Amino acid sequence: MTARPPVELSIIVPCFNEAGNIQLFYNAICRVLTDMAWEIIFVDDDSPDGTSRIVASIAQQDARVRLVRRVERRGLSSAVIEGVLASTAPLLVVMDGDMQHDESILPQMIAPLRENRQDIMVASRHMEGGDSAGLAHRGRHLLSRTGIKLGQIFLKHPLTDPMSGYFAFRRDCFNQALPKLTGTGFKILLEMMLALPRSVRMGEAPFIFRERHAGESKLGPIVLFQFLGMLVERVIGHIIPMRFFVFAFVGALGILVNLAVSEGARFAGLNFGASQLTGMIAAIITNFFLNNCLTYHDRPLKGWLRLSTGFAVFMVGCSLGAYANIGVAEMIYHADRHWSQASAAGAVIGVVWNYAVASTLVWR
Ligand SMILES: Nc1nc2c(ncn2[C@@H]2O[C@H](COP(=O)(O)OP(=O)(O)OP(=O)(O)O)[C@@H](O)[C@H]2O)c(=O)[nH]1
Ligand SMILES: [Mg+2]
Repeated sequence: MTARPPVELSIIVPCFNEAGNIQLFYNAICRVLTDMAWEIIFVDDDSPDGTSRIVASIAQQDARVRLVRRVERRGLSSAVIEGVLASTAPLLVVMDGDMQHDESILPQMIAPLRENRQDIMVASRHMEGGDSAGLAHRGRHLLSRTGIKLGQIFLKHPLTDPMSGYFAFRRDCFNQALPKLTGTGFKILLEMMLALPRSVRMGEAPFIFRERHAGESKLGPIVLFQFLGMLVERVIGHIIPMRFFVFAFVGALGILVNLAVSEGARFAGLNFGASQLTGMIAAIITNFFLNNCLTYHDRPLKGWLRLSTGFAVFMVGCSLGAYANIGVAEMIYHADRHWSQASAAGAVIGVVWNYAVASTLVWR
């Protein structure tokens, strides 16, 4: 039996709806990396456009191409982590699958790692020689600049482009950061840097961020929200999980929806009881869907059956939570405390209960 030479470099490519870019990406890597044993691991979240099918057909002809297909999952950072964990190569690169990352600088990124001069190399759009012209529109430039400023406040390392999605690293460096990675959000480089000690050896290489070849960007305002969440998690996540804060935030929005809808219903002529009920149902529905796309964005319920079962459990759970809320508040009120203290204690018990139900029974 002839063994293949061991893979020295794994290129991890998170993909969602990149069917029109996969072949081009593969051709580009074949052209540039001619002097080392490499593999590409595409991590696809079961894209509806058939990305996995295209990767699989190339993989059937070239064993250097591999596919990790995740079903019922979303998330760029977690896709990267799982791609890295699926490989054993000592050197790794993370690149987008939409052709925005210039593959011609790969040799320049890998050489310092190969020669053990650096632990991590970041491709930067914001240093001499780099450019971020390919960002889709002005809003994206603003999002990127805000993220960079915020990231730099938290970083111990002088990075010009901590929001870059194009970087190379040694596996031992990743292993060091791994226990602290949450896998949430879009910015895995920043998360890794925050988890690594100041002593990590880090270099940068400039590149020109091209325009996306085919398909659409997946970045939206939700990404900034997730990014802020990741930073907060880093600061206080070891005490209370970030997910809990998002859940409580969604709950607070629910109270506003409840008030607005019940007022509207009263105005429309419903009696007090009926308008309260309408407001409450509107709030539960809004909370359920906001939790599905924000709090549990990494494991959303999909399909009518799962959505309706999840909703039923959520509704029963929240009703019990409301019951616990009122019960605790009454108990404390009768123990001679001010009504505001009693009602705050009841609300805390209610939200903790609802969070426990949501995390264990609905979005498991
Ligand atoms: N597996 C996986 N990949 C994702 C997900 N979201 C985005 N990606 C991939 O991550 C890479 C970067 O996503 P883009 O939407 O291009 O984001 P961007 O390049 O930072 O922003 P644009 O300049 O707006 O394109 C692409 O290869 C996407 O296909 C996801 O939820 N799961
Ligand atoms: Mg892109």
